[in-house]
Amino acid sequence: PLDTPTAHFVQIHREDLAAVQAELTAGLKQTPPRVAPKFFYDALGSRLFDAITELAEYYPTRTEAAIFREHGAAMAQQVPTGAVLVDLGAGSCAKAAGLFPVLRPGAYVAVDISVDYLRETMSELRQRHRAIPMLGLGMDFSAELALPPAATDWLARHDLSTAPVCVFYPGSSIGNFAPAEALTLLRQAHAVCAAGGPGGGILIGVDRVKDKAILEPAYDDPLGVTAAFNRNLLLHTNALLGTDFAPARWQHVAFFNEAVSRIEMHLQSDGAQTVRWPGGERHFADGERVHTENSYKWQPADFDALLREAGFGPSTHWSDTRGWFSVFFAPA
Ligand code: AVI
Repeated sequence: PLDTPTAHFVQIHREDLAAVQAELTAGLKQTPPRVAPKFFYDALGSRLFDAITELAEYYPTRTEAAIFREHGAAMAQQVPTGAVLVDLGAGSCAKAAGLFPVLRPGAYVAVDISVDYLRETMSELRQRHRAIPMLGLGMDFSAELALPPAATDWLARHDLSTAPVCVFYPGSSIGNFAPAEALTLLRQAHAVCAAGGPGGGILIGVDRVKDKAILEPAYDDPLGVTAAFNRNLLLHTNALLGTDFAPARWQHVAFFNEAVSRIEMHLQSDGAQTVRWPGGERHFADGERVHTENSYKWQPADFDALLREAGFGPSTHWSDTRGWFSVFFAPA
């Protein structure tokens, strides 16, 4: 932890640049090459993602918001008042904040890899909700999710060591993990809930399998916001690794791979080109693709089975009338 024990913001690992560079280099040298989707989220990338959620074609955010509006009271019956709400990938913190009036949490712990963005959004949120103790955790939970000692100390100082813990993971971000990795993350989320008092659980948003005529435009919008979001990963990589990617020479490609039930996003080389960085280079053939993201779409019964396998009890889920998206609550 970099901050003092009384601070409301803890950065768990100062970005270990050498490790990040090693990860990026390994991915770029792979065949096919890949860059992990966590590299979308620098300050600009987080804002571009917020812009995506405003697009008419990107239905998940507004569909999930409608489910929260319609069924928030029913959800609140499952999540005890005074729980510690642990928000994974909190970003703008807007979804959790919208639920404060119905869930009435005893504390709010926001976790995000985009440290500067989280720091900004939380300082605003604190002004608006002075009665709720809040802690920001700048960490990459996709590598490992566990509350660090600084967070458990903070909970103890607020007399919340035995409060139920509700992990909040909205937006179908779980879809960005392959099923086996999703299971690992959910097992870790279960351990976080189980460490709190009785009554905790997970409240998680999941995008569902549907017609690709709906799915594909959501990831390839006519304004090109998703294309900019995808290409920004190259600028972020340039900043981290010193690569000389020219974003204009990479085409955004997104499609639904029905066999494995996922949207795939790639960046496709426009012409043959060599990308160089200090200590390395990679040649890309014309049309060669860098795989940047998968976004898995789930059937509710399969997702319930995944939650059970991760250690949670039987889930309840709420959906929109079209059955496009579901919010699950599963007790720890
Ligand atoms: C954050 N995540 C759930 C988004 C998704 O839908 O998979 C990221 C995204 N990628 C392209 N558009 C949005």
